[in-house]
Formats: sequence, structure tokens, C-alpha cells
Amino acid sequence: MPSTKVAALSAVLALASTVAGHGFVQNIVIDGKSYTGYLVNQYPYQSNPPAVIGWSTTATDLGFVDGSEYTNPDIICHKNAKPGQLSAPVAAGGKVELEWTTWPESHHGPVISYLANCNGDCTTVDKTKLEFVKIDQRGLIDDSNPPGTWAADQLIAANNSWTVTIPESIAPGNYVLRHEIIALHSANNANGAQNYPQCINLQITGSGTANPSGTPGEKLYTPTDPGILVNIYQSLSTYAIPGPTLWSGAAAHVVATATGSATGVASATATPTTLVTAVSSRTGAPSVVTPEAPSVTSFAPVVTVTDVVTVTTVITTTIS
Ligand SMILES: [Cu+2]
Repeated sequence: MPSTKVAALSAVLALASTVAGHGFVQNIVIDGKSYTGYLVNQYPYQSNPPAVIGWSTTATDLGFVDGSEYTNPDIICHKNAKPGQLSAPVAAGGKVELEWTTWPESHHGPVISYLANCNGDCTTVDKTKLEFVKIDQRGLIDDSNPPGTWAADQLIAANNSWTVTIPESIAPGNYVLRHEIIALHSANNANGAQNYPQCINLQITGSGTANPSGTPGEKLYTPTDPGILVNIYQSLSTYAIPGPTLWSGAAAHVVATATGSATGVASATATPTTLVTAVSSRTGAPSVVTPEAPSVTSFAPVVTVTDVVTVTTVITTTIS
């Protein structure tokens, strides 16, 4: 095949794989039990997809929501999200491990998680009525060598997983867990930050009594928040994680490591700023999900400067 054709074909393939590289939450582990997420690379193409705890979305391009949509319901649980039809039980104080398919190294940024009480059945809840309480946040970890090490890099290092502790004192009930990566690689431009929210339903048990007030999804962020409109390629003295303040009842963040051992238990107590190193309870590497029906025509909105650089690299490699 002439090299120009190889290059053209490679460009298409590279774009498709780059888009697929954004990832989504494919599996959730609670108390050693696995729950399937909303498999956005499969379920939208199935006539009768299974009921899962993950909220459905139409983000089949694996794309994002940006600042132009912060007052649009799509920011709540991603594009055209509808409630998951199952809920996973979890005890207050327990841990929820969210396993992403993958995450691109260039997409540095914070990882944030919220809970919203459904005040009833989450499977029929009006998402615009949900009020989100921030229960976990990590932002810039180390900026000694900009763009630095971010929560998203820790997520990648932990086999693309993130562990959230359900606050001990939260009242039992049905909740939506809103878990999100915000990619900041283009955030020095207006509306350049990219939000990748993922929602699941939880049935929280326990004897807690706290019912903290929260923030509607459409009021979580503005396009000019200091942690949204920010240039990560220059040295930052501080980074203000976007969104409302962390709830005082939030548990200490647990950094999961990807050792694969099932023996470690985190002893997270103390204040939310305390860093506790824990051994992940994961028992095996996540299976790689290959998109069955990548839509090449839909990649355009998520191609970023970084993505184009990736494509160029692949083309060069293929020709040479
Ligand atoms: Cu991207």
C-alpha cells in the first residue's frame, strides 16, 4: 500500500483510538463485589441492554462536558444521562472502587466525587433536583515539574481506578454518587477544561444521621473558576479544586495502589487532609474494553491539541 494511504488510514485509526482513550467507569467494586457500570461503548447499540447501577449516557464519543454546558443538565451525569436501574448496597464508612477503562496521560487534572440524596427512589429521580455534597477531592499532587502530578495521574497509576470512602456519619438512604475527572490540558483557553462525570446509584446503610445540604449539578462550576480556567504548564503555587468545599464529614482520602494484593486495609480516620496509603483490594487487572462500534464520524468534538499531536506521532511512525 502506498505510504500516503497508510498514513490516511492510520490517522483515522489513531483518532478513533485516541477518543477511545478517554475512558469511562466500566466496573465498580464494593466489599469485594463487582457491579458493571454503564458500558457506553456497548449498551447504546443494544436493543435490550442490561440494568446496571451506572447512569446511561449518550456520550458514545467518550467525550466531555465543558464550561459552555455548566448550567445545562448534561453537566450533572454526562450527556442526556438517565438514572441507573439498579443500586449497589454499601455501608456508611465503606469503600467504593471506581474502575475506569483507561485514561490518557496528557489529561491531567483533579478527581472529585459527590453524593446526592435521592430522597426516594434513585431510578426515577429528577436529576435537576439532586443536590451534591462533595465527599472526596484530590487536585495537584506535585508541581515541581509542570504540568506536574495530578489526581488523574494517581488514578492511572492505580490501574485506572479511584477509591472513595462513604462518610461514616451520612444518613442511610438512596444516593447518587457523582464521580468526575476534570482534564485541564487545554484549560488555559476559555471553556477548555473538560469534565467527565460518571454517576452510579448507591443504597447506603448504617446508623448515621447527617443530611448535609448540597449544590445542584448545574451550579457546581463556572467557566472562570480558578481551578477551571488555569494554565497547568506554568508553575502553580496553589491549585484550587473546583466546586463547593469538601464536606466536613468527608473521610480521609485513600490512595489506592495497584499492587493487586487483597490483604491491605486502609485505616482512614482523622481529617480530610490526612493522606492514608492503602493497598488496593483489587484482585486482578481490569479487562480491556474494546469499543465494538466506534463512531468515527463523531470524533471531531473531542479532538484537542494534545490529541492531534498523538495522531501526528502515529502517522510519522507508520510511514518511517
Ligand atoms: Cu482528549
